[in-house]
Amino acid sequence: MKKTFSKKQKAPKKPLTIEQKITRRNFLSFGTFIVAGSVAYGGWKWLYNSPEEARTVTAGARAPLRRALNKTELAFRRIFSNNNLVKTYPKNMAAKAVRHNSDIGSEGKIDIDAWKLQVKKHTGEVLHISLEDIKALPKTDIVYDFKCVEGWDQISHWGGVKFSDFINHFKLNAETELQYVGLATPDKEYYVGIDMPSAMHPQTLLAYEVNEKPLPPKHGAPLRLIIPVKYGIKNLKRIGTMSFSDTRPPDYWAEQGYDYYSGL
Ligand SMILES: Nc1nc2c(c(=O)[nH]1)N[C@H]1C(S)=C(S)[C@@H](COP(=O)(O)O)O[C@H]1N2
Ligand SMILES: [Mo]
Repeated sequence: MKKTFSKKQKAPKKPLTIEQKITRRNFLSFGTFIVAGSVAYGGWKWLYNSPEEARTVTAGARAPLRRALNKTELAFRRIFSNNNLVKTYPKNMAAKAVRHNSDIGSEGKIDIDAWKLQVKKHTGEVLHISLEDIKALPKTDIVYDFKCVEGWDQISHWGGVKFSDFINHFKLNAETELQYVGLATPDKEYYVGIDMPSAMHPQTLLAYEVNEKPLPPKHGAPLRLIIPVKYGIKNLKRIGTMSFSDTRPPDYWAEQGYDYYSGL
């Protein structure tokens, strides 16, 4: 059947000429540019004028940015549970010359025989634990890719006691009901806060060895944290004190604006 057009219906439009097409495209792209540009500018102005969060354990970021970051943290904490292990490597892949980074709070001499780890219990009681006491616990080794936020990483080999073994041995289970662990150097110059699930992760160590030898001072003698689920900044060297809390403990780099969670 032949198609016919009733008088009321319009005949198909004449195709646009090249010039008309160009004008139309110019109009559309310029329009899009103006609209997208205004949205971006408006968004930026909104962020710029939004209140700065109160400086507490984190540096003063724009409140909406911090809210977004905290939401992302929650999502990550749900996805990366304790069941996920960080990739490990055979011993022979570990670096022989282990990289050394900053030494805030872990510079200068340390008398290892006099050193004691101070653990502040939630009852107010303080435990004083020697390196010998810690070495008496079962030893765990890990070879993994250590990552620093400054952009380097290195497969390295650490040995020590699992954080969770330490907790069980010293009967600190009630403390692990709290949300955070705080660690600081003996002089309190460097300090970190760790969320409890990451501290209790099966690969987190209180390490006293690197490449099967006692930690040298530059790597945090006599005891350091090795927490493979976090960036290097959280791996505190030369631990002096350990405490537990439901509020975020002070954290050296978070105060400078780095991510508090610093997870991998
Ligand atoms: N006490 C103390 N611990 C610290 C630091 C520090 O400056 N002082 N720097 C951290 C950072 S940023 C990194 S990358 C690692 C580096 O550890 P390493 O020197 O054994 O390689 O230690 C972390 N622990
Ligand atoms: Mo680092």
